[in-house]
Amino acid sequence: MADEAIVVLTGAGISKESGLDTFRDTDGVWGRVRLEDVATPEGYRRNPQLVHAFYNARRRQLASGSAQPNAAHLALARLEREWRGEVVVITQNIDDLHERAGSRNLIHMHGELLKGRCDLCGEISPWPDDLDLDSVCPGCNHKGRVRPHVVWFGEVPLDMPLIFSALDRCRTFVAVGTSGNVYPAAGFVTHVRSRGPARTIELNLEPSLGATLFHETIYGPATEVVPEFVEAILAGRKTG
Ligand code: BJW
Repeated sequence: MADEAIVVLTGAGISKESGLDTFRDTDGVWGRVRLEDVATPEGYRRNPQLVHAFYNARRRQLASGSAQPNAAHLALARLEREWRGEVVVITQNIDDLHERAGSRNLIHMHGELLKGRCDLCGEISPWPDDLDLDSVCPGCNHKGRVRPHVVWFGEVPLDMPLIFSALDRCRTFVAVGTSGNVYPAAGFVTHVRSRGPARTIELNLEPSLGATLFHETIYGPATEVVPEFVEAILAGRKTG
């Protein structure tokens, strides 16, 4: 069964057609706010209110239900249900659209927007509402120590041993909607190729920074190319 394993790495591009912004496209998040201010531990120490406001706005958008899983999320959930082997989705996204689409074997390597984490006791708890400096940790009852459960620059992404174990046993590695700017995710394709037999495929709107590292590349909106790719894989057809 291990021979059949498929690992899918997803990035912000898969949620774009659900109405969530990417980071580095011209209309992306980093065109509006400085990543040093809102996505680093130093930025959080300097101005936690600003960081809370940034994530509260994104959390409200997600909790409002205005962003729904799209055809690409649904296709990956179908792949997990119908493929004869294991399918692991590793997402860099902090939204919950993969799980709402039905993906179960899912790793959120950059955390989850709808959770908070206490930097005192480490408790991770569901957090559908705003966070602020008055928020109280349900684990240790301290006030003002709960931060968004997300991975900022300079922090170690979550579940790395699980991720490398999945990369090491996969026979197909697919990257969807990620620009290849951010490590360690941008290095997964090289890691997989260094192990030997796996096929590597990029599905994106346009060539990513690492496009030449993949065996196959397919370009177009995720809601079109991902369902077509999944259909072809399940039917045993060539994808490229
Ligand atoms: C579509 C589409 C449509 C549009 N259909 N496609 C120097 C060299 C190498 C590395 C480093 C370095 N200096 C520092 C580092 C490490 C650093 C890093 O990578 N920096 C680079 C900027 C150089 N990385 C880290 O610090 C990470 N930690 C780390 O390395 O720890 C060390 C360690 C690792 C492993 C083991 C042990 C130790 C942490 C990185 C944390 C990233 N955090 C963020 C914020 C998370 C919370 C939040 O959401 O606010 O994660 S930053 C942001 O970027 C977010 C994303 O997950 C991440 C990746 O972005 P993504 O998903 O690729 O989005 P975009 O916008 O870049 O691309 C979207 C793509 O979609 C585009 O290509 C579009 O074309 C496409 N698209 N519409 C299909 N409809």
